Formats: sequence, structure tokens, C-alpha cells
Amino acid sequence: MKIFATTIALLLFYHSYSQWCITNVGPTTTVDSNVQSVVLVGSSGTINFVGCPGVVGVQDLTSLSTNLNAGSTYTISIQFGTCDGNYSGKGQAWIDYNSDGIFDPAESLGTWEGIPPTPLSTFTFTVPAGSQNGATRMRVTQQEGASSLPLSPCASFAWGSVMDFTINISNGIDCSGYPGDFTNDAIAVTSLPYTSSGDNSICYSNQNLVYNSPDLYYQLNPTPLMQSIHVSLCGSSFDTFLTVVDPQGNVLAFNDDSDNCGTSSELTFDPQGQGLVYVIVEGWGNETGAFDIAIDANYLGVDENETDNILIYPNPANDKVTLQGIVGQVSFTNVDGKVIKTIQNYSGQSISLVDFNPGVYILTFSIVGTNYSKKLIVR
Ligand SMILES: [Ca+2]
Ligand SMILES: [Ca+2]
Ligand SMILES: [Ca+2]
Repeated sequence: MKIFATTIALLLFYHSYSQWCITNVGPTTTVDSNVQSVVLVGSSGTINFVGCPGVVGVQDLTSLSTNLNAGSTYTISIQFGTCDGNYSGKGQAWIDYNSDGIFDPAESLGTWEGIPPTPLSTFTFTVPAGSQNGATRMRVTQQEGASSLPLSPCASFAWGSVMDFTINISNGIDCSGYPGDFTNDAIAVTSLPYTSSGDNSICYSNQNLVYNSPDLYYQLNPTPLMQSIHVSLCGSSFDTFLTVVDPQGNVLAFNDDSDNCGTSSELTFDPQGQGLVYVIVEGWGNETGAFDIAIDANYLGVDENETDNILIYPNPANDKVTLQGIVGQVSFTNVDGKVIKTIQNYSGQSISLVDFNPGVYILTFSIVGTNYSKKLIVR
């Protein structure tokens, strides 16, 4: 029931539903105002489209494409006009340069307003040097009766056009070095505690549809000894949103704003019984930027309170560790529950850790007949 309830809660604050907003967008009728032509000569290839008759919704012209180079300047010629009667309207075009599925205001090529017939509109634009290589979309829209500019690329209205074309960008950013775009490419968290940093403002797309903001996917496999897992984005540069899901998409936990660190997100979830889980980092709304992520776990049977006179140093440890206040049998267990090392008669000597992989280990020992566990981190 908990999973069901949180899934419903998430559905309630979905804002829009797809990359490039292609559903419930555009004109609801085919008559009157319409884009009559679009010409864009690229570095190679040309888009040369003649409009009319009108099309309801987003007119999918993504089979038409041209190639643009990041850093170069081009001119697009658009005839805002009509397929029938002439009425006042406004027009605009965008290219999704960072390929995040959002036509951002900063990605506008130019605007038009008037009552057709008006002269051909020519927008000269420079493809930003930081654009993402590969295929992305250009949208050209004309909206009859629109009250103000800029237009929304995702608006639904009665008369006009919304046309999508394909733009292939070269000489920009190669995103092959930016893993984590989706589950098939998730960043593997192989040991806890884990700290890293990321940035969703380039090379990531909107896959987790809670918000339009592009997301980064991390994956981890909780082990049976993990009692709870804590994920923190505290210290991030923008308003973050955090979700944990299982491979079926069931939401295990989510958080918008932490009690501890403002608009950054933070959560704790119960990994018991879970296999693979995905931790998804995105922004609130369209927000993007740099973030810090920290993931740590609490372990079953680790009592940190009742053994104050026990000292494990250094902790985290590198190649050796010393246990103060412990004599007798000591065992080291990894987070999979496997005993890695047992010392029968420990008496304060330095213990070599050269055979230990980096990670979390549980030390178990007994004092006057009571068993205790303590956590040791090997770096
Ligand atoms: Ca964009
Ligand atoms: Ca998202
Ligand atoms: Ca937030």
C-alpha cells in the first residue's frame, strides 16, 4: 500500500508528459492561420517545406532534416501566413540545442507578429558551441490570436501551426562520456558510502516524468545486511528532486526539499527485499545544474551506542586497522554477509587489510558473553 500511495502522489504532480511536448499541443482545427513555408540551408542538406493544408496537433516533419555545426551561423526563412482567411497572430521557432526534450526560451531562433500577408521572416542564429552532437528537434509555430510573445512551444490553441523538423548537430559536445541518461545506461554504485557529482544541464534527457527537468540514473544492489539507505543531494546548485524506483517503476521513496538543506533533496528508504534499485536525480520544474550526491547505508545488527569504550582506528582504513578494547575472537563480514576474515585470539595488534576490497565491513566480537557489531570502512 505504501508503494501504491506514493505512486499516486507522484502522478498528481506530473506537469507534462513527454519530451518535446508532442501530445495535446498545437492547433485543434486545420483552417485559417498556418505556416506556409520553412527553408533552412544547413552545412549539408536543406529543409525546404511548403505548408498547407493545415494539420491538427503537432505536424511531424521529422523526416525532413539538415545538418548544422555548433558555433556556426545560419538563417532560417519562414513564411508565417494562412491556408484560408487572414487573421492576426504570432510566430516563433526553436531548436532544442542541448537535446533535453525542452524548447527552452534561450533556444528561440526568433519571433514574428502580424496579420498575413506579411513579408518572409528571416531569423539569423548561431548554434551555441555547447550544443549536443546528434539529432534533435526544431519547432516552428504560428498561433492565431496569441496575446503576447514569446509563445509557449507547448500551447494548445484553435488555429495555426506547430511543425517539428530534425536538426543534426556536429562539432558540439560528444555525450558518450556522460553516462546515466536512463536505466540502460545507469551509473553503477558499486560500494557504499558513495559520493560523486553530476550535472544534468547537458547530455541528459527527461526520462523520469515527474518534472520536465532532465534526469540522471544511478543503480545499486542493496545487500541483505543493509537496513536503510540514505541518499542526499545537499549542497547542490539548483532546486533538485530525488526519486528511488525498482525496475518495474514502483516508487520506493521521493523527496523535493530536504528539512536539512533547503531546496536540495534527501531521503531514506528501506532496501529490505529489494534487488536492483534506481536513484533518479532531476530538477524541480525545468531546473538544471550541478549537484553532489552522497549515498550511505545503515547495517543490520550494528550497534553504535553500547560500545563506547571500543576504538577502531583508523576508520575508514586503508591497509591496516587496530582495535582497542577488544580481545578474543573477531570476525570481518562483508555487506553480502560473507565472512572475509576471522582472528581467533585478538589482543590489540595491527590487522592487515591488504586482501580487503574497498567497501563496508561489519566487525563482530563479544565482550563478557555479549555479541557486538561495528562498522569498518575500507578505502
Ligand atoms: Ca533544450
Ligand atoms: Ca525529469
Ligand atoms: Ca527541491
